[in-house]
Amino acid sequence: DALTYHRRHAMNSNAMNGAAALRRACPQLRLVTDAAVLESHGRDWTRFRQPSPAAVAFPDSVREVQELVAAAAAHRIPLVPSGGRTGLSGGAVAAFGEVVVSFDRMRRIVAFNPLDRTVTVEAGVVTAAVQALAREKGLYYPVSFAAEGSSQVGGNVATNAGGIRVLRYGLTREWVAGLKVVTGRGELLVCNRGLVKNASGYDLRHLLIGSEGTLGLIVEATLRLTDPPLPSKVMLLGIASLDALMEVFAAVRGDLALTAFEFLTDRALHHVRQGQGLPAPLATPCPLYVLAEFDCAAQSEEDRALACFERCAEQGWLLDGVISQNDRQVAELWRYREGISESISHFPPYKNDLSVTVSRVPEFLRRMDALLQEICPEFEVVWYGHIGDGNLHMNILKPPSLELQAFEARSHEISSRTYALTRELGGSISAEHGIGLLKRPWLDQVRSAAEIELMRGIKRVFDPAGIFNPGKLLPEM
Ligand code: 2HG
Ligand code: ZN
Repeated sequence: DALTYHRRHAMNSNAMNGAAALRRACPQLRLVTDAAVLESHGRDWTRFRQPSPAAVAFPDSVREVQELVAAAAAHRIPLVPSGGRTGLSGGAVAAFGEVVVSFDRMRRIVAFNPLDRTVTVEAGVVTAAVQALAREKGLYYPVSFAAEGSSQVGGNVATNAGGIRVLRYGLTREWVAGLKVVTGRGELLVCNRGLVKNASGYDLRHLLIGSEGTLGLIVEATLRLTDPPLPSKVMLLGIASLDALMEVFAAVRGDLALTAFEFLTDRALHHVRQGQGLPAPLATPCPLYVLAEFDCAAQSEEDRALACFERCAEQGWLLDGVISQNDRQVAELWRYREGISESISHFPPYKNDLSVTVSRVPEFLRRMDALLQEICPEFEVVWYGHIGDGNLHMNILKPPSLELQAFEARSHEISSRTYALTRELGGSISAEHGIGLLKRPWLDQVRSAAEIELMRGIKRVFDPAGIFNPGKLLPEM
């Protein structure tokens, strides 16, 4: 509408002057305006908005971030914090002339403490580098997901990244022992200092985790590490029906020490096989598949898994299955799950990242299926996800003949109905990808007016000039 347009326009020209002001205020700061960098760093993995940042800043130190934020606050320059840009909700998209703050040059490992079992890293360190460092030290960083080779620690913290082993290890939140954050006044906030126990009032660290870049810029994180995992095996199971899926989950969880329990539909399998050139994993085609990973250090544990498998097959829940025989097969089987997102990215899909309590998954999926049949029977819908956490990724594929804009308009209509159902079942419209730009109009579906008002109040305290990721997460007033 006109008001939004004017506001954006005002912000735009402000940002243009702002980039020049930033250059004057922070002469040492690397500030890039090359078209290719604006394009690459102005977006994440979403494809529904064109990037158009005014500039991309590459600070090299905490001090530079502080100076940059202080100047941005003084000149009201909107900033979009940017990590590995693998986000799926548009949280790192700069579509309105903002200045992107990239942490690509802040990749130092600051400290490793074997006794505390913590590693302190700058925000731009890539997730896989933390995992590798932990392994080198005989320890383990358990947050793991397909984008771990590009995603950065700052972004993981800002979105409270989840992934495939949340079932065993929890979300990023569980692993953050300390944070350094630059607030909207350019002050450096040091949260929790790596402590295990700290009962000294509000734990601001937890407000920053999952704040999607709207409260402050995360510049450093102290992450907890843990014991290396036991040897594991992976089973890929062909499941007869939705009800059988939950029966199998209950049986497997009772008998085995699960680290992951993921599901995919036959459509998801079709796409990942095509995209990755993979053979059929099982002889029998099945409507649903499960990938279950479990601790398996001894033959007795494998025997228990096979016995559980037999029992589920006798009940008619399982139609077929395979179990990994070595680490190479573990990696191969994981490709059927981890490769799905990439294999459908070119459509592009309209993503929904939903959650309900595990016990409500069958009802939710059944009702969603009926809803989609009613409102968009012509669209292909691909379901997969972390079903052991009640987290379902619903990807609606754009038909090649439909324009992106028309597809987005349809997707909005689908989202509204989907979120109403999610709300009815007490679920969430974002389980792990965040609200960002794309889900922002629907936040009020799952958070009350009182909650949103409190969030706005918190935002004002942290970011009085309103410069951090404007237009994300919180709905327009
Ligand atoms: C996954 O679990 C990621 O693979 C991406 O969260 C999900 O692409 C998606 O919808
Ligand atoms: Zn996921």
